[in-house]
Amino acid sequence: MDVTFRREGRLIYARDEDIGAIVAMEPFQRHAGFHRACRQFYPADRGRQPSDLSRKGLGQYPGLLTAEQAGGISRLAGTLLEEKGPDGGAFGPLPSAPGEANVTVPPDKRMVEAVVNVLDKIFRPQVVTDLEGYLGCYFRIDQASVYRTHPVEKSTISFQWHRDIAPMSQVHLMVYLTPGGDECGATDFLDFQQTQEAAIKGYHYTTYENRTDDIDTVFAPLGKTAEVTRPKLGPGDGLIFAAPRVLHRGWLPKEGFRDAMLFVLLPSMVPWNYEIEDFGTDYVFLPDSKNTLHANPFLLFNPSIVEEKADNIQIPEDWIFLGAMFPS
Ligand SMILES: O=C(O)CCC(=O)C(=O)O
Ligand SMILES: [Fe+2]
Repeated sequence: MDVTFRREGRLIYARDEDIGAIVAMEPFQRHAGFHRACRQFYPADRGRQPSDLSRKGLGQYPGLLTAEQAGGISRLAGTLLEEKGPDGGAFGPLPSAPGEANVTVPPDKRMVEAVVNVLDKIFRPQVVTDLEGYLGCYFRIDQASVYRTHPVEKSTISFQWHRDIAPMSQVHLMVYLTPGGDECGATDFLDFQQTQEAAIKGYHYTTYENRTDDIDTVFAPLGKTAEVTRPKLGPGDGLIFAAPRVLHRGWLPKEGFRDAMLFVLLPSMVPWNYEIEDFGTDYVFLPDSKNTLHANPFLLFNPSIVEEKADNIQIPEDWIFLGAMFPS
């Protein structure tokens, strides 16, 4: 793929003539091509320190926010959900989706402001260094959301073992706003190596129906048991993980609720703050969830969806199953 770029101010754009060819590409290939392009714009002299994120696919970042800051955002989440009424998701799942544990907090102006106010705290130098070291380029915030997780009887979707069907370069930064733990909600992880072993056994980008709660059923045929990491997290503590490349799952709270803030990150040609400083933050907060894989990352801001999401995602190549960052 041959894309030429132009600079406008301090931002970099793909030429309009090239957009058609980009859109015609297979989604995983399109994002890998974009990631490669971003690497060309990253200063070669930046050291690339290995981190837990680059070694294992998961980094832990205690104290990104103070407990007070995290608690403030959690209370605001409660207020905004309560304003939707008694069935608005503050106290339990939405009646329209009683089995769905997560309720997204509306990206009301007050929430946008609260999140924007702490961006500098979250994207502190160590976080930026580790993200750039992992990607080998700058990153952008593709979207941000705050969600509340309620106890439900049966875990589904992201509460069963999965890899996100997303560009291989997609990274999730999650900040817990309430205490985490066996009783109050957690997130579990395997590392790159175990994820690859599971993939070879056929457990990789499983459909919602085929996801399991019991990862041992995947490893038993290998004569192994999975070594699960469940980070101990308090309000304000953060996790950064390679969502499409490591198996993970949420662990439901048994009572009360868990609040978390989630940033979806993608490669970028310029530092994360440029687009936000030049054009504001509105584009980061989406009313609905977005399928990043089907978007065109060569467009700035929160790139829009360019194709219908197929019911059955096609994953035609081994590098994707195995969780490599780039086509082999
Ligand atoms: O809510 C959780 O703990 C899991 C989140 C998750 O699966 C993700 O962000 O990809
Ligand atoms: Fe996930």
